[in-house]
Amino acid sequence: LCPPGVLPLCCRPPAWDRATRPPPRPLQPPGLPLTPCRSFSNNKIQVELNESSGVAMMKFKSPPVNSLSLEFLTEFSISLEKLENNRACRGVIITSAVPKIFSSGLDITEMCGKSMEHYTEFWRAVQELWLRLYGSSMVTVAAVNGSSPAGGCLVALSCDYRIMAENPKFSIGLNEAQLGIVAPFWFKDTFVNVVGHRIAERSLQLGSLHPAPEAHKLGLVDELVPEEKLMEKAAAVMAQWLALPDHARQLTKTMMRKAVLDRLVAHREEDIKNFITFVSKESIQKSLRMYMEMLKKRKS
Ligand code: CO8
Repeated sequence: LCPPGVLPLCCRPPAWDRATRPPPRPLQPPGLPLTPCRSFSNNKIQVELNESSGVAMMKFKSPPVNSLSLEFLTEFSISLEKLENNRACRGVIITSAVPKIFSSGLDITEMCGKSMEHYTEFWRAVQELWLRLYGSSMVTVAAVNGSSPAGGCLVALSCDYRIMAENPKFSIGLNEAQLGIVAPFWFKDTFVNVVGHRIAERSLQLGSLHPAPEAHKLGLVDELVPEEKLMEKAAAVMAQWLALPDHARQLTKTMMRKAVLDRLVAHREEDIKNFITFVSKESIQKSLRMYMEMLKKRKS
């Protein structure tokens, strides 16, 4: 059984097996009045769907750092499900409304000093979000307009295409090792599928956070653009991807991602148990507390 607020994966067809969508519609012709956007918002995320172009804009708006708390993860999954179930939506651009930060990754306070029940619920929500995003039949483009460590990087890696603001102060990577924790196998699989085994192996062991230009060189992000051009570029990339028939693209995506998705589905409960065992260790709790203190000290 899934906890309240978390979408039960077993009760619906997996997103990557969904029926094909209607054929692509042309983008809004110039000169015509813009079709009004359908928008829905929750505490953490704002979504606007342009039904004419079939493109949704999803903005994280959970200051100060868009950390992926249980509430955030649940709202993220629900927003994706709403879009996935809306036949007018064919693609989603994911970005942040918080200046300089895409997402600071999993909310560390959710992993510190909490009950087993809480860890179970939290980790199931992390898994659920990844299964939905990585398995989405929509075109997903990450417009990375700020720093994006760990879980924030996973969100970007799970999209079909990543465009990052050309700012060397913004970094991205799976830095779990720096916190004294280990990235789960499906974080690793997603990373390997983007950058290849060797780069992933070195970057994961060192817990590297790569400044934007280095991330581009490694293939962690597909393109760098000046910050002010980011959304324009994301829209252009989306239009390029949507120019193809949905069914061929979706089946190809399934072919490329299914094995990795199936691996977590098959080992979901075991993965939750591993997380709880790992995060409950006093040594891990100590590492996480020290890391949070370090963040606070760095600030003062
Ligand atoms: N979780 C909770 N709180 C956070 C997080 C976070 N991930 N990141 C930052 N905060 C808090 C800070 O403590 C600070 O709190 P306060 O205002 O109370 O002092 C506040 O957010 C603002 O942070 P900063 O002052 O540091 O903001 P900056 O704009 O200077 O920097 C950064 C933003 C770059 C995002 C910086 O905060 C940072 O580096 N954060 C840590 C990011 C990180 O390492 N995340 C990893 C999380 S772990 C994860 O995602 C995967 C775990 C996999 C689990 C493995 C199994 C055990």
